[in-house]
Amino acid sequence: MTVVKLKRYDSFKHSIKEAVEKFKEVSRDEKIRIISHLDADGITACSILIHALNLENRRYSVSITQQLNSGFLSEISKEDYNCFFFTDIGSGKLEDIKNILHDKKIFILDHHEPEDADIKSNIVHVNPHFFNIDGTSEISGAGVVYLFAKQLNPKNQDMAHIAVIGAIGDMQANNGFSKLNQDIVNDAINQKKLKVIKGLKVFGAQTKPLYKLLQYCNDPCIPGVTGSESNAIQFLQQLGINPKYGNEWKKLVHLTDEERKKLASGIIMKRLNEKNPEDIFCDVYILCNEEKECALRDAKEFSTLLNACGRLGKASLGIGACLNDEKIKKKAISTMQKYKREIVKTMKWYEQNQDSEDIIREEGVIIINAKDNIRPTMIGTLASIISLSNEFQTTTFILSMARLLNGKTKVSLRISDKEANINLMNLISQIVSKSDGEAGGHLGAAGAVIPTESEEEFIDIARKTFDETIKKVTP
Ligand SMILES: [Mn+2]
Repeated sequence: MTVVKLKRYDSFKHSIKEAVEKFKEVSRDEKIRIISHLDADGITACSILIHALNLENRRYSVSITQQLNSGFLSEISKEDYNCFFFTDIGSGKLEDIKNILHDKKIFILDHHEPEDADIKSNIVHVNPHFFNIDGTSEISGAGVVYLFAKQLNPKNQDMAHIAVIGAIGDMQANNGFSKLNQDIVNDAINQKKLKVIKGLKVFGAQTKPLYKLLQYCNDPCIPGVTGSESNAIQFLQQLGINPKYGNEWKKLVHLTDEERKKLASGIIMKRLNEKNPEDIFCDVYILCNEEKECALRDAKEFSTLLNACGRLGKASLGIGACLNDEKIKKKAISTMQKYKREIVKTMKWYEQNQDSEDIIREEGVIIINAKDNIRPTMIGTLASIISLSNEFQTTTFILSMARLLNGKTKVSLRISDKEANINLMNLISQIVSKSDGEAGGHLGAAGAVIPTESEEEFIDIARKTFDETIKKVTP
């Protein structure tokens, strides 16, 4: 068993070695075009590549995109570049890349499920799936780029912590990491950039007031505390923990060891009726060189910040933060605060328009067509937030739409029941194939871009498709 395992990791690493050799053949005069995915993993992936190219004294330019479609590929094919890098994106669009960029030198460093395609020798494609390594849990796009960069020059190990942030952004940390990611964590620890501590499974230890963090804590849920501000404050007082710290609200990082223990046992006591009352701890990844109480110190908060930058069209700030530019880091933090306000605005629009014709609510489906009322970059977040609320009795699809500027409409699809075993990516592809547009995404979160003029047709077909799907899964 172990022998087989070792073999596939070795083969994967060998494919990286080969890719690096191929890259070394690219002339130094060649300016390189980088295209990366617009999420925390994509932003960290391209930052690691940029760092590596800087070390090599190579010239490059970067684009960050939500989706690869034929239009985008045609556009970049006309630019004056011969060498393209696709990071955390590309594996799902092999056929298009092959056809549209047929006369270019292509490097794809990705971990998404590869499209079945006969690729030609001008494409160097590194992907863990080819070696039976699970790209959804074992390594992220940033991880693949990191291994490439490390092979190119061991100095790039000083970016290991950035690859860890990418993996966390793609939710690959589940009570620790599996093999390949864990190796990268070890590199980051050896570089003195990262330390791993046991901590409460909550979000915002460095930055949020403690009572707020308890109030919004839903994994783990704290019965009688989660959801209520006053209960959260009272809970702390009952434990003998002053919720305030001078004039300010106390944060989790302010607690003494003694208080930390009190809080942990207090939470467990509240959870005695839950399945695993003590399941409240997890590994917390601390970026040791970042200031205490800063949004960049906890790797999870850092990855959230990168997602925020991406969604607000400020991916370059995220890249600057990954490359450790102090000025840009500050800008990125204020961008995230703006993002939080954007979420509040989006949710407010959703609450206030429940009865409007823009929101269709039926058994098993919510369809939101926000048109120009919310940012197209926010509709995925909107659908995700709705899908996570506990309001659903039966499996429900959440489809959200908003208009882009170019006569297109962006669509996001989520599902309320993650266990329902329905492949959203397949589902949306099915809908798009009957109307118009391009689909993309994953098993549990998918999206599409469709012509705005065919919104109605799309919604009609979507309703029918959801209906049929639900009938199939519920006997
Ligand atoms: Mn990714």
